[in-house]
Amino acid sequence: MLALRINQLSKLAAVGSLVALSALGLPTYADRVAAAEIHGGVHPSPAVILQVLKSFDNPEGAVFSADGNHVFVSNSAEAGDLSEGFGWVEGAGYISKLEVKANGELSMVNKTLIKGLTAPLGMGVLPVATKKFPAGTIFLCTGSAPFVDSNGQAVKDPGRMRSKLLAFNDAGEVLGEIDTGQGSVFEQINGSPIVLINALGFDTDGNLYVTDSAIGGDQFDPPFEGKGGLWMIPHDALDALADGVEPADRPIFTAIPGNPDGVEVSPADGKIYVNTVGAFAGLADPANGGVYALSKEDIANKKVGQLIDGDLGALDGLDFTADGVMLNAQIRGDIPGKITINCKGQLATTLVLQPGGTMSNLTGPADLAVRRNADGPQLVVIPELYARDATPGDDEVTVVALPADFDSACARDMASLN
Ligand SMILES: [Ca+2]
Ligand SMILES: [Ca+2]
Ligand SMILES: [Ca+2]
Repeated sequence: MLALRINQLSKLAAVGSLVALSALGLPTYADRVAAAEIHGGVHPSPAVILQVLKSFDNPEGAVFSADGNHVFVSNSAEAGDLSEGFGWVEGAGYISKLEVKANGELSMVNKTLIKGLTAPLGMGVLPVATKKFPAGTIFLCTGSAPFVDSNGQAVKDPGRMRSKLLAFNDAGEVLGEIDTGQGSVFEQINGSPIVLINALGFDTDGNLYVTDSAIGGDQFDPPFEGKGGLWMIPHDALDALADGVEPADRPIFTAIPGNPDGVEVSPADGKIYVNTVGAFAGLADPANGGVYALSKEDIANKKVGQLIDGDLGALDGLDFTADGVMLNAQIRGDIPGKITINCKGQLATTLVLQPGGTMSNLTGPADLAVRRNADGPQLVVIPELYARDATPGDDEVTVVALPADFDSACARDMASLN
């Protein structure tokens, strides 16, 4: 174990060179082998599958309520057999509300808490109230391309691409929305609206970070250019943006290559972590499924930050445990769907599930959520996107429990170096 770890650490530099070579289109065979070895390990503390719920329609995102007692799941309603290519059905998406029982399992409270949405995806919980939005308000990414009409035809009118952040409370009451589509402040700043508004997170001051994967803009006539990256929306700009007025403190855009998807702020170091999903759509990603860590200074200077891991396939969901252990969901369809684990400062290992082991039965694991703010074991809710699935209503969300020693297993692993 000791030798393996040192070997892994010595290859940190190899990952950097691999990514640099990939960016030039020149990955070597030796680099590929090194990367495969690096990610061959498993996290020493397996997770237990508590429940597999089979009652969703392409579930993409999950989030726990502020008190940890409820889970909201976004059903993105991908078109399946209705359309030729990947696309969300306009207005067919919805949010489900579930309750967390004492044993960690979930029970459905309201399958269609909010209906009529296009492409509801990632969510986050506002930690600091504004005048308009109480703490605990849930913000949802919705309205993204690529989407199709109810006949499965790709929508060409760019005016119908109404990407936005939708704010609602635990009862499902919509409290407001922030337009990120055509004609919005975001387009004014960037020259292109947010095309695929994918996931969001908040820092402890209530600043909002949201990704644009910038996929799907070419379905429109004329097409949107699409600029992939991370937006930071200052806390004090949320109300103004929801009121449709220009905020004093404007959102800041940082370009990130490889189609950024998951985003979350680490409870350990306060940095903003963003992963990349480009390979899912067959697009070029210099990190080949990587994770960038951005400091607030990086964002203020529009710098992409540090690439801390790569060559992981196509990453979707990203979240942290209480101690800052990072989880990422690998969603590319031609390699196994799985959850990877990055202990602080280390490269990714695979989360072992019981039952199932490393070859888990996850079908397109997407924007997962960790319950880290409540009593009892840390729970992970894993929505499974089931892209291009033909049977709506029976797609899966998997609930797993992390053992009590999950976070400390990282420290034990590091201690073995000494
Ligand atoms: Ca579907
Ligand atoms: Ca996502
Ligand atoms: Ca299905």
